[in-house]
Amino acid sequence: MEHTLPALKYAFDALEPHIDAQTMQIHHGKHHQAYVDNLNKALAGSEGADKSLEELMANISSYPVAVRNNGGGHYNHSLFWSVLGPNAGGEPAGDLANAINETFGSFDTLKEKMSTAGATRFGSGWAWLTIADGKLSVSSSPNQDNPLMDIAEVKGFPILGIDVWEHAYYLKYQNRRPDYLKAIWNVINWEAVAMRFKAGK
Ligand code: MN3
Repeated sequence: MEHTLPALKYAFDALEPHIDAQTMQIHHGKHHQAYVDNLNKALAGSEGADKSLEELMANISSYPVAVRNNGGGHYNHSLFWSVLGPNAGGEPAGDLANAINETFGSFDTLKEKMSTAGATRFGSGWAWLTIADGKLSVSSSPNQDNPLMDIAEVKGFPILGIDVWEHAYYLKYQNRRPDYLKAIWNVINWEAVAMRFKAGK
């Protein structure tokens, strides 16, 4: 199967002022597009070309590193765009809110743990909220790895991922990753995260 770049469901400037339009344009149109193109190249003519992205992730240790990096990049960014949105932010509700309170004590504690996971990830990577063994778990991963991968430290179904690569924030926030991690809560679409939570349960 040919992998393709999913269209954004909102305008490039829809996440302003928290994430600027130019960052979104380059991030989606250049970075994510490059992961898709390089994944297709890496898979061309191989057994992995017939696999879904999820199947590749589950068995990623048996594929070349280009599939791990670009397949992860494609999956992670597709997830990322889907859990961001305009007129978002606020707090989760319903079953997801209950699970967060049960596991972390409060929504504020979850935000703190996610922000710390992202801020302390050395170099490039992601912060994750994952359903692992039926429970919510916060972790981070290097590069374009994710919790679906068989090599992940915390394995499970990711319901929220925050990109902490410099390309995600450098134009607006420069070296201030913690400021980006503070602002991003204003554009998290908790309804989308709750749908993933339901799907992953
Ligand atoms: Mn990115």
